[in-house]
Amino acid sequence: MKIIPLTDEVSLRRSIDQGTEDQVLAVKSIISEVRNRGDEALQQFTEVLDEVNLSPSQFKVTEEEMLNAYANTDEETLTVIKEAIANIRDFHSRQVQQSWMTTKQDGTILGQKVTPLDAVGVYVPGGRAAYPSTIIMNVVPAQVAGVERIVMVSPPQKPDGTLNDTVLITAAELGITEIYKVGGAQAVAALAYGTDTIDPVDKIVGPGNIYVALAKQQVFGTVAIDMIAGPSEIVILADSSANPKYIAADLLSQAEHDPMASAVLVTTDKKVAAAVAEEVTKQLTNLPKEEIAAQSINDYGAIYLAKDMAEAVQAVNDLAGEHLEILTENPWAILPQIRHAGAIFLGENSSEPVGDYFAGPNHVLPTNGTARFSSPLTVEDFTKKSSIISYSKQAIEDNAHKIAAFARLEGLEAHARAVEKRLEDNDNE
Ligand code: HSO
Ligand code: ZN
Repeated sequence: MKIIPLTDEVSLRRSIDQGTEDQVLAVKSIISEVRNRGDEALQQFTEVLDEVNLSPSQFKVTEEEMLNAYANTDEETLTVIKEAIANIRDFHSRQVQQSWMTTKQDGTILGQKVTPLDAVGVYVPGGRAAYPSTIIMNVVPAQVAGVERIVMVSPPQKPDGTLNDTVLITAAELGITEIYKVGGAQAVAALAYGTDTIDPVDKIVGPGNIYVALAKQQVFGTVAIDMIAGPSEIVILADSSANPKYIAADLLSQAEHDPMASAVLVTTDKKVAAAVAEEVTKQLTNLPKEEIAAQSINDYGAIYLAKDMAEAVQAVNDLAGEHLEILTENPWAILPQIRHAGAIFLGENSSEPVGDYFAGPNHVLPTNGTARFSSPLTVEDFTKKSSIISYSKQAIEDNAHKIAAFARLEGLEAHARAVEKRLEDNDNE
């Protein structure tokens, strides 16, 4: 791993591929085909792109397929999934926001009413990226918010058109029964516009490949979408007290996600820097995903050497990483200085996978520096608010002239007269 002394010239940002013009156009045409021809287009794209032949009546996962998935799953796996769901549900239940009202002296009532979205679609990628943990992270906050209809879509596997067993049992454990074997941009289009077999939703969440990401971008406005997730990132902040073996292991835990994942150490200690570089090389050998992890470490990994903790913290904030581990003598003393990070892990027992799977907080986090202005996925992302306004007689009498004056300032006479009408009625009493 490269060891790079921090100077003003060191650039900590990187730019991520947003899709080519051809990909944007391909997605545009898939969406308009699905919009115009519905199920027929879905079937066609599934045949051409997923190489699976399914008629629209076969899109929906059946009870029999569910039972099969359970038959193929051992008790231990089920127990772990159940416990993870319980932890994640417990954490998210603390995020619930209440509607509120306030009454003023003159009898005016103002407030904010929180309502769950009616219907949400969760995209679950196919192949190796079909992570059960990600299904839990997307579904639980929607359920805690009170979303009534939660639909899952996922590309069917070749050749028989089934879905992965763990995907199915995770969905079942969460109580999701409306699951469709469609994927890619076509699935996103179906969720946004609806077809005969798939009713439209109000929001689409979940990760996917570049086509899925572009499709989500293109249907945004018709429906809401979550953030577009980039490759996973970890930033570790360490001083001389940190254990290089732990640091190397945690860097590799993110590097194995993707050749484009970024694993970065920022340290004030030369010895730690050298020891981590050595450990990473050592621990890389015989990792099943050695090739992916090695490429990520080579292309996007770095060890930045800071002259003191203040410079190190500055670099950490500039990186605005998806995950930040603070492995210092007293991590809680550093925490107040951290301004930008998706999830912050304190102390040497809080290895990042603890948060990926089990602790409770969401693992859908802002990537690519967007932690500067955005947050982890939360219950709030599955609700919306309506403002409540109820003016009393006294309030309208006291304020109608001011409101009318404001309206005339904008040249909107009907607005002015609407409030003044209330005064006329009062005169007649
Ligand atoms: N670290 C990934 C989430 C994940 N890890 C899923 C394992 N499975 C992005 O936060
Ligand atoms: Zn992970």
